[in-house]
Amino acid sequence: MNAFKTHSSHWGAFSGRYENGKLEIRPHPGDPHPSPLLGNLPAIADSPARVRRPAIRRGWLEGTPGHAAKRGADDYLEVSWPEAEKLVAKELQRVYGEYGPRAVFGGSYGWSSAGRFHHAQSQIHRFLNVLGGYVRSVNTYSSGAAMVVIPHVLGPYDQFDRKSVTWDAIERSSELVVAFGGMAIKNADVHGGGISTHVVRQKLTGASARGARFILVSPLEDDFPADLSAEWLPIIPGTDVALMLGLAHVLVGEDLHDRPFLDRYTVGYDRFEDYLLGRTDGLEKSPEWAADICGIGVEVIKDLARKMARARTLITVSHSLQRADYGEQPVWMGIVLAAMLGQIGLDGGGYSYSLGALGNIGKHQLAVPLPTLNQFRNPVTDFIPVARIADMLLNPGEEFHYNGQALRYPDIRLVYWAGGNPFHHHQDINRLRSAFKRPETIIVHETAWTSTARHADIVLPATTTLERDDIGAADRDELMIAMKKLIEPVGEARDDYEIFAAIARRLGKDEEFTANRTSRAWLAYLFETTRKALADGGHDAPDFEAFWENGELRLPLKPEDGGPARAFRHDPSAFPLQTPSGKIEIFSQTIEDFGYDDCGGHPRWYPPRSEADESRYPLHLVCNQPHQRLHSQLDYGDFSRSTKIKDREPVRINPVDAAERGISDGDVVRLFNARGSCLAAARLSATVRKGVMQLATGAWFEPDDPAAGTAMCIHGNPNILTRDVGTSRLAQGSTGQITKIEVERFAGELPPVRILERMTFAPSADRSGDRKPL
Ligand SMILES: Nc1nc2c(c(=O)[nH]1)N[C@H]1C(S)=C(S)[C@@H](COP(=O)(O)OP(=O)(O)OC[C@H]3O[C@@H](n4cnc5c(=O)[nH]c(N)nc54)[C@H](O)[C@@H]3O)O[C@H]1N2
Ligand SMILES: Nc1nc2c(c(=O)[nH]1)N[C@H]1C(S)=C(S)[C@@H](COP(=O)(O)OP(=O)(O)OC[C@H]3O[C@@H](n4cnc5c(=O)[nH]c(N)nc54)[C@H](O)[C@@H]3O)O[C@H]1N2
Ligand SMILES: [Mo]
Repeated sequence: MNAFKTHSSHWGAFSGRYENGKLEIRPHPGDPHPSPLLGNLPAIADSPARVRRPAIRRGWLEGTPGHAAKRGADDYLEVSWPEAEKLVAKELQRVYGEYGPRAVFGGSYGWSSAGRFHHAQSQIHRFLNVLGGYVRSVNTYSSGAAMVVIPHVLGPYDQFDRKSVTWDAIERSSELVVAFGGMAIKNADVHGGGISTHVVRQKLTGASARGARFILVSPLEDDFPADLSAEWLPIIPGTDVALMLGLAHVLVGEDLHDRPFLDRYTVGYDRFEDYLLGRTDGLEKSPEWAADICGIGVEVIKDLARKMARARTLITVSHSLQRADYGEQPVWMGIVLAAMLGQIGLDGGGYSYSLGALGNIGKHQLAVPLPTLNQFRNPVTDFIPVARIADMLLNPGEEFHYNGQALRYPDIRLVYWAGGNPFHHHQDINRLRSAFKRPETIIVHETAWTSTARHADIVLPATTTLERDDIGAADRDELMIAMKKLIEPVGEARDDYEIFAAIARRLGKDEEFTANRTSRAWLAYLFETTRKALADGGHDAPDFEAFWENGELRLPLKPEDGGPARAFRHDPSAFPLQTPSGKIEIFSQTIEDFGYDDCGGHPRWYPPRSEADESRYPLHLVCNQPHQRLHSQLDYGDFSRSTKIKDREPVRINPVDAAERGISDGDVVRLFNARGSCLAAARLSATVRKGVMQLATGAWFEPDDPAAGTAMCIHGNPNILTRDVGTSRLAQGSTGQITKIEVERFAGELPPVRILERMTFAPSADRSGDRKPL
């Protein structure tokens, strides 16, 4: 009998045992609410979707003229590892030699897997820096707008607001929590790097039992745990700023705003108030004005504003609100509303961005640093805001604007991706398909034949964490976990580290890349950062072998002190914010001076572009995070598959909208707009506001006709429908959360979904050996 061994994932710590060809998973015994996503893991061991051998796209290998146009619709040939290594090394040498590092895109965005050493992003960036650098990407799909606007208004992202409000404070002191975008419990299943205890449900229940009330502002009723009976305000997607302005208007009109707080801790309130009351544009942002836009009643708005002013109130704004047109505005306006209530820095009151979106936000911070792989320095200064990938590939040399800078897109010849899935995460997949036909070469390391792998020229099989040893640890999580290898590598899969080391060896750079350490030596070496800090702090500090033997290590936490917000409230001159004024910037002269017409010096209402552009498509589609997997990861897993209907991703529709279109529960439907279409299976549900549909992200994109210019996804990936435009010229964040569509019953013959099945390969016998020159 094999013993259970400790391991970890982005969705929880667990232990596993592989026996008689089956992988058994047990959640960590200390986790009060283990995630159902653990149910996706066993399929890793034997899924036909795994990449088993290195594979090369035929057109690229044969150097056929115009071959790049066949990406996504070409054959693959399997090759040996030495052959694949040689091809990659030669191609890197050619591109770096002819064009330099500015022609290599290594942004490689994506969550890959938990584990501090075998972290694909760290590995690829270290590798490309050893070769001379690469064009990088900045910010995230999660938080593209907030990461740029918050530093102007509150100070460094991840400092002020995210370090100030804890679940303990909410449980202890909050009386009213107004959650814009909700706190969907499905989202707190996950935290990047790992999460050993899922506490959000407990904490919310505790606060509720003490008498705290919750307001859920969202088009979906299940964005808050049902048993906590939050009051649901079913808002029209993309209109939260109007609602917030309406609330602010009531506060001013009824003299419920905190003038002394605004005077002492903020700058620019008067400029904002001029806008709010219509002194600058002749339009009062009254509750009547707001109600027309956001679909929430006038009396409801007035009543809520009064309640907010009377209670210890916490305002939370989810990531999702800012992953939309003008996404900077709700983040900023939420801060302004909280400042008007004057409760920032009070226990359980004020403002928190993205609380509940990830399971460790709101927990206490760790008192010791975590092991981190040195990625070296990247000498290339060119970068893109992460969601501008298709723009960059389609428009080399063209100008774009970002956070006060006018920049140019670099001319990319080679794209190298490890640990991410752009054909999952990026908007307007038909446009992305065209963009992916531009580079000369695309190299991807993948664990499975995702649609990104199917658009690459060279696909190298990577192990999953289950096939290697690593250290699991994450921000604000108390447990460091020995992630012990549970299964042998599937097929010929290799760790990303081994892949890069072998290529580096062929390029004479292996010493630099590996520092002559084996993987195991690296783990012990990286562990030392934390061990030393533990010892210095007088904590129990076992050596690596003792930690490994024990399977886990409990790390010390910092005491809760209300964070930077409390300190600022106590003494704003001793603990100023890291903004130009040292205060909360209700008006930002910096942003005003950028002169953008899509993001001015204070928050304001900009009607969503999609409303104007897409009036032909009457329904809002919410494209949110899936409850049954992490993004596209393990879409082939049992739990994810158990939620599919007729092999399609479920899409929720309000029964009234369904009836108007003759759609019944379980019908396969076609969702469409000007950009494309996809099939999905209808689920009728009154938990979705009328006029809104909901299709989670993450079903692997499968085109009906891979060679067609505009493809339909037969599986249910919403990014075939979303728009590929930045939030504004300030942040250029992703706007993938909402789009406009129409839907109809699908009457045609149902094409089978094949993307989760085994890949077929062209016979490789006819090949002549080396690649022909391009
Ligand atoms: N429409 C719309 N689109 C969205 C969003 C939305 O709300 N709406 N949300 C956005 C957000 S917030 C995010 S964060 C992104 C997520 O986008 P991604 O992070 O790109 O999505 P994942 O599915 O996590 O992709 C990770 C990939 O890494 C692979 N992988 C896992 N472990 C390893 C490893 O060890 N080595 C290698 N080489 N590969 C590995 C997995 O197989 C998987 O294909 O999606 C964004 N896209
Ligand atoms: N199970 C699971 N959990 C995850 C992830 C996952 O893939 N699976 N991904 C993780 C990642 S990378 C991230 S960044 C976070 C993302 O965190 P979020 O971006 O906050 O998560 P979403 O589920 O995309 O959106 C949350 C809810 O916002 C609501 N919403 C959408 N548009 C609007 C709007 O205009 N107004 C209002 N008021 N509400 C709106 C939707 O109903 C949606 O369910 O989640 C993390 N957690
Ligand atoms: Mo994210």
